Amino acid sequence: MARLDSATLDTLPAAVMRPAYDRASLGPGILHLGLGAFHRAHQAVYTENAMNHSGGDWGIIGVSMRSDAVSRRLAPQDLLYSVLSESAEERSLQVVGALTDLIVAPREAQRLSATIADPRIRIITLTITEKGYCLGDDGFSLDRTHPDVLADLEHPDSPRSAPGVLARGLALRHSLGAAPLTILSCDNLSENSARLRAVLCDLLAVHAPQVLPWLEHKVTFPSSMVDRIVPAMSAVELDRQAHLLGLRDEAAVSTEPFSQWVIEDSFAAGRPDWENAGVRFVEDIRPFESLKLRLLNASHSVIACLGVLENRETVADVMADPALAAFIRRLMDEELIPAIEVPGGFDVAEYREQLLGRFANPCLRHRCAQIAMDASEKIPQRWLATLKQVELERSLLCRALAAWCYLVLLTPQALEDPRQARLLELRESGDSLPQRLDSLLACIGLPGDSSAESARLRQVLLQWIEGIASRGPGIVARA
Ligand code: CS2
Repeated sequence: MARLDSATLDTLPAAVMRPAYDRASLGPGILHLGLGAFHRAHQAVYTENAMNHSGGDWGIIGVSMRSDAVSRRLAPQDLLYSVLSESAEERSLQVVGALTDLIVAPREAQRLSATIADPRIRIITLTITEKGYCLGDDGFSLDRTHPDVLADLEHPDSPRSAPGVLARGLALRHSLGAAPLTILSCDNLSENSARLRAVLCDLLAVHAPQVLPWLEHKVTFPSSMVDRIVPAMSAVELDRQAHLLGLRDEAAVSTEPFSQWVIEDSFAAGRPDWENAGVRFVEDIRPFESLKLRLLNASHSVIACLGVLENRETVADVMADPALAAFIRRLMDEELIPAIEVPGGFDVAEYREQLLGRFANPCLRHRCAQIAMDASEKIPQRWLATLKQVELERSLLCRALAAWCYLVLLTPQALEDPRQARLLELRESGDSLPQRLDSLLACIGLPGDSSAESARLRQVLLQWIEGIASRGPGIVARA
């Protein structure tokens, strides 16, 4: 089968949307760090649709932060790829042409800095996942114990962390004319760009303090809330998408029809016509973020834990089990929703129904193990604020936390995590279960203190962990 590229674009079935602007003359406007499936199915699609509607030089230079795997797939396709949006009710296919160049960070450090400094780049977006921000315990400063940060503090000219890469490029941009810039985080963190700004200031204060006044006045950091479920692709899905396209597409992504992007409207040097592509601009992002993180992502992480615990492969498999689906609905109704400040006029019941439907989408093969990944970074953002407001003894969220602790401490499951070495150490340690639980809770920002609350949480968690160990995983959602 022929491969998707500029020459074969015309052979696609008529129903497949494709670039409506002149790709050959498209100039770059956005640099994106983190070229994973989520970016390709979300921000790149919004930019593509904005250019389809209104034109503009907003080509995206995509940066792979670690490996060249994605660029090896895209390069032979003239950087074209397809996005399949699908549910039981609808399906659409679109070829995206917004990528204009690729950079592989570890081997093209100079070119990456030069591109950050290029005044044609007016926006830098990021999807580097929670752990990429190298945040310290307070969530708004640099983790100075992080190995990549330590390396960057010592060798700022060969940065390893994303903040280090940005700091180096920003120092160069400042020295070459200090063109205004917008830096826009698209990761699942509350006040995501504000956090990024804080770590950048910490790094720049060490090596390039002269940059800080420019950063203060000419660089904006609008925070944003992103939402679209984009599972990792498997070989089977690539084959299926090739069949639908009539062409091989090794960089294909598949996702759901739903998509949302809410951004604080503070751009230093213009932006694509994203309104016309469905982006909502707001003054204050916080209500949207907490709704999404503490309802969608919180229940997603619970589903992932239940799925791993009960051996269900995908989110849809979990939702197809009536007892597990009922548990998720109760969790939303009794604990997650009451703990959120819902924006005025927002129909939260409708949102909940929509979410339950999205999770049940049988077309998405979203593996529980994928969502369970990096839990020590995700749990603090998704669960902890709610956990402070529930009645622990009756709480379903507390059971889910116990399930995660059980998986980490008492099973041979290796859950991928930036703190994996520490988690494995806790599993292997000869300390008592209460001691190991204490250390594990400290890893997710719940260090023990002398309060009655802290003691109660530990007691309830221990009861559930011991219950799962003696009576089996079923007790979490079926008791
Ligand atoms: C998921 C998210 O993997 C995860 O942690 O919860 O990627 C989720 O699919 C998106 O945030 C949906 O917008």
